[in-house]
Amino acid sequence: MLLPEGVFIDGRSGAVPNANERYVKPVTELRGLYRDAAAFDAYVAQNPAAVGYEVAGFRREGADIFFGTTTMYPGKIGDEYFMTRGHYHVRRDCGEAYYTQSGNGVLLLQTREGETREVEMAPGICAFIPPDWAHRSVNTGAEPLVFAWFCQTTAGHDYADILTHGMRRLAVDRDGKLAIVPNPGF
Ligand code: M6P
Ligand code: ZN
Repeated sequence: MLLPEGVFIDGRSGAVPNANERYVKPVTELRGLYRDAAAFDAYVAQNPAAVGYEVAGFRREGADIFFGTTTMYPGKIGDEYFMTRGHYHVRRDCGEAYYTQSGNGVLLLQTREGETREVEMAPGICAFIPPDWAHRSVNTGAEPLVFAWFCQTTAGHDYADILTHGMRRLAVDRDGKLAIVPNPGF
């Protein structure tokens, strides 16, 4: 039988001591995500061990929902801030929620039909991600961006579309300020 429990989430570091799923995403595995391939190569040559983000998940066998944190480190490649890969859910009827606990960023969203939206990520803001909206988070600040996420266990990640085409809009640094611009490569 599934039993209720309280799960501690450290909103500063994103640590979830009782997490039973974890992974670290090194920047070297994010080749192709960034527009400026030369800047990417130069970055990884200089920072071969750099980590883009880490994910910790708390999942109980047989449960309908699971949750965890993503801790995104600050950084830039070319004029693009560090970001997640971005994905749709395999199950098109499953949304998600992202509750930002520390740091600053922006959540880029889009539909298959071409709608785009951005939601600010700042401490206290819980982003509602409706079903079938692709989502990518971007750390636009100088500190780690930590957010807790809540999702159905069966939602699944579908990376293919975003991996192949990228997202319609990019979060870039323009003279030290965040700008959301159309992706020229889309
Ligand atoms: C969020 C959640 C995770 C996701 C992670 C990294 O924490 O949506 O399910 O895996 O971000 O994003 P991505 O998988 O797109 O790289
Ligand atoms: Zn998701």
